[in-house]
Amino acid sequence: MKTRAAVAFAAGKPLQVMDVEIGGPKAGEVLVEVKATGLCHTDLYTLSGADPEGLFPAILGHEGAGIVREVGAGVTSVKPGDHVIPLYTPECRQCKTCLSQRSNLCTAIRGTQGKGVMPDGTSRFSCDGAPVMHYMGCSTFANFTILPEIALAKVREDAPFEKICYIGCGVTTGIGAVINTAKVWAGANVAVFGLGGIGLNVIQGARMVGADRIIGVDLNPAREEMARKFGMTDFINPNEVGHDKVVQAIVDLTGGGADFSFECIGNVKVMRQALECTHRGWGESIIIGVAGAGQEISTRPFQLVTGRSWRGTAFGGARGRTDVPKIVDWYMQGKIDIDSLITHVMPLDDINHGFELMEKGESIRSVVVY
Ligand code: NAD
Ligand code: AHE
Ligand code: ZN
Repeated sequence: MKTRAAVAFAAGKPLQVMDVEIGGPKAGEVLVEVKATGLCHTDLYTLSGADPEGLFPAILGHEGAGIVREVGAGVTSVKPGDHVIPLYTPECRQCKTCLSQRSNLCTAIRGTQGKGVMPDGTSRFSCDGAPVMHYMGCSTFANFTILPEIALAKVREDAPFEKICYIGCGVTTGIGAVINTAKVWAGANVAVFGLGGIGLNVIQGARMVGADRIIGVDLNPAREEMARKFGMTDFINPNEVGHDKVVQAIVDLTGGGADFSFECIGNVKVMRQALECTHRGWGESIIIGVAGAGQEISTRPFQLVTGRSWRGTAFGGARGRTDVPKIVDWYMQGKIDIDSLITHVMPLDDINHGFELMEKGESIRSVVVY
């Protein structure tokens, strides 16, 4: 059959919206009709050519929600009609990592995901007879996509697709980084670098767990209002205080340093500031931002000798099939705000405009509705 898709043909070039051939689900696979997808900065990163795993042509997109339309042989956990959220971090519940319960980084299909193919080593998408690659195992910039069964979270049917798609990455990443990875305690002081689609969810998570000071750092002054609405108590614009004064400003505001900091940009210089603004003896800095090929982080080892820790998180440490349905419940119960962060909704034909809005800092999250 055919699917409408936005295809990335080359790094740095706009996506082309077109019809693409899609094959049916093989054993263990599921055909999903994607109803909505968010645009995450990671899609833009891969499109830019900075992603060492970036492949072209490919169908990007990893923040979706949709309906199961067909299942392949052996699929038992979902059936046609089920509402699902695709998972770029699957949960096989059988690999060493899943069984360990120490990490969400399921290894079952990570190798083929990074090569742009399904677990059997082939692509289900093609254009004029030539294969088009999958992306992060999700490819939600297509109206129909194929996913392995272990990469689908089954969610309640009364939740709106155009909102809960954001739980497929940004919401879970930000809130999960606070709850699962950092385990921020009530009364902690928190610094958040980058107040976009991820950072604002870190702020939302920090408020949920009862953080005391929540300091936001962003170059874009327009971010302040939304961040305060989500719980930010203090705003620092490096262009105003001076880029080299940000660390000291946070140390002063917190009486010695933040208990936790989160880098939500993908800038290795900022990652250093995020580490160094944390408290001597126990401060933890969590890297969420994705930095381009060849980039490296640095600091004086003394920063670690004196008790600071540098950590990272993928998908907020969430085990997708277990945790994502619960986060959908939180949204439906009014415990978290997603609506305010979705600033733009558009049809697939306008997807390149969505990325322009992201680059100009005019959107928080754009969502494509099919
Ligand atoms: P975004 O574009 O919505 O937000 C980025 C924010 O950073 C913007 O508000 C921008 O103004 C700000 N910013 C840029 N440079 C800055 C600087 N030097 N100092 C201060 N602020 C600065 O992006 P997003 O969708 O929120 O994604 C943020 C990062 O998180 C990206 O690198 C993305 O790839 C990554 N990400 C990681 C995971 C994960 O699982 N680890 C998941 C999702 C996204
Ligand atoms: N191919 C990229 C990987 C970038 C990366 O770290 N991705 C995050 C998710 S970002 C979602 O917006 C992730 O899940 N990482 C763990 C993993 O296994 O990929 C690169 O830079 O190489
Ligand atoms: Zn993402």
